[in-house]
Amino acid sequence: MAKYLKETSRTFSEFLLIPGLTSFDCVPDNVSLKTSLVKYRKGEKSTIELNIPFVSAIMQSVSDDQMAIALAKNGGLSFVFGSQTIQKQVEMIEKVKQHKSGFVISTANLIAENTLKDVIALKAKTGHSTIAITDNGTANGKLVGIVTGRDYRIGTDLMDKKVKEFMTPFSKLITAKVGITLSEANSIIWEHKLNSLPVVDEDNNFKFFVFRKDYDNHKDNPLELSDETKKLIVGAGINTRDYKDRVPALVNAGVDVLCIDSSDGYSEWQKATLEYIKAEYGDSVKVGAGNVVDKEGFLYLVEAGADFVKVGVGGGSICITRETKGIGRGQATALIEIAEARDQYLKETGIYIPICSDGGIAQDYHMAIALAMGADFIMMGRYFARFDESPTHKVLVNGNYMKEYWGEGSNRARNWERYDMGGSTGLKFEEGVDSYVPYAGSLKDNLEVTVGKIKSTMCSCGFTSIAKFKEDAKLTLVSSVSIVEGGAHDVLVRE
Ligand code: RVP
Repeated sequence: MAKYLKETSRTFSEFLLIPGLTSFDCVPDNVSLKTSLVKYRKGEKSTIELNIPFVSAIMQSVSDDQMAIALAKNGGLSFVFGSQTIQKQVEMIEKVKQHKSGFVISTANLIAENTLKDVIALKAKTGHSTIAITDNGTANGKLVGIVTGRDYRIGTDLMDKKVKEFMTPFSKLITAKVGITLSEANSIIWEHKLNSLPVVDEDNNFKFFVFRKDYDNHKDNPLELSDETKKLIVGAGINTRDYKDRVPALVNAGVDVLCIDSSDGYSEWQKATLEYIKAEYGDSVKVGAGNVVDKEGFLYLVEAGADFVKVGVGGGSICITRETKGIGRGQATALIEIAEARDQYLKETGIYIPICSDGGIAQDYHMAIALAMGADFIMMGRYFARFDESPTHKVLVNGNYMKEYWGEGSNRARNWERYDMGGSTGLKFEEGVDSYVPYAGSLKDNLEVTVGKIKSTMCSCGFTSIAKFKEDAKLTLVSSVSIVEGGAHDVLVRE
């Protein structure tokens, strides 16, 4: 006979935190959101720690190099999506690792033979008004000039006017050579009243722009997540099919951590992938696995060598796995069971395995609940998809700005490897939808508010660290009636 679990599957919205004693020193400024990313022995420290407990989802519509740079600058980490060719994923990882704060690899480049029409189109597409003009139209060709919004007049200049007729040519540009420090570059910018400073190598091949505004931003990123050589930390998603080619390529590119991306991680495919990586690289390559929703799945992946385990099946905002396949578990219930198994494993072995709650965060307070329930960090797709830095288009839908957001199990992503059960290649049916999410502005501005809310919740509960929060938080189940009581009720809310 089939086994029936006694417990009902529950979600975050069905729980609330009970406030604890808030001491005088329990103020948001004293709260640290530092957390472990990969396994460690009791008494030691995780070799990678996040400064905020957030990672962005392994999805085409969420985590590319731009998102990875923005999130690492703010203390979190992106897992660059794996549903692309190995070469393209490697290029993204390289861009993050080569990113020097304040030194920007240009994504808006043209050749001198292009026209004003091309400039306008590129500006609309990339949002950048400073365009590098190189001999081959790429970000590393020989620099021949730059174009900014001050070089042309819309309505007066003809659209077929050649770039070479109105760009500032190389001979008139103030440039710097590779090797210059950010503060030296900034001094030149100030001295010459520039908005941007192109940096070139010995042969005048274009390398970077330094923008006046970026220097100021850099000073505002005290939580930046970087390695010992000051390069930003970045992760990458892998699959259980081409790992023997993909993993070495990513490792060569300097990736800091990998994660096997699958909707159902309790499989021999994941075990084989983990064993391959550990046999090839030992402990020098860190790799997470998942997703699982119970103790058995968790222990299976841990025994196979996972450095962290991702929890959650079917809870993602764009995910219809539960509807199509009838598998999954309420995110809160899954997390509670696996957190308990993780703590038990620590007691028995002295090894701490961080767990990641993946999917289903609909409100900022859900993040605090997930942390209180034992998550070491949280993976989010919808949350990050809304920001300027996500890779998708911003579109106007019924008068509101939205960003595109699609699941890896949708026809649009065609990520069949994530849903692979062996057998033939190709997506057999959809497990995800193609959708829009409300555009929300910049990652930095939004994260500031979210982090502020979580710190404030932790203070209300009497905690200044995630470790203590998940050890001693007090939670309660709520009835559907008390959920109604939690919102504005019995009043007519004014617009
Ligand atoms: P959310 O943050 O609720 O948008 O969920 C994101 C998570 O949803 C991802 O990290 C992943 O685990 C899952 N996902 C991604 N694509 C799909 C799908 O197409 N079903 N699900």
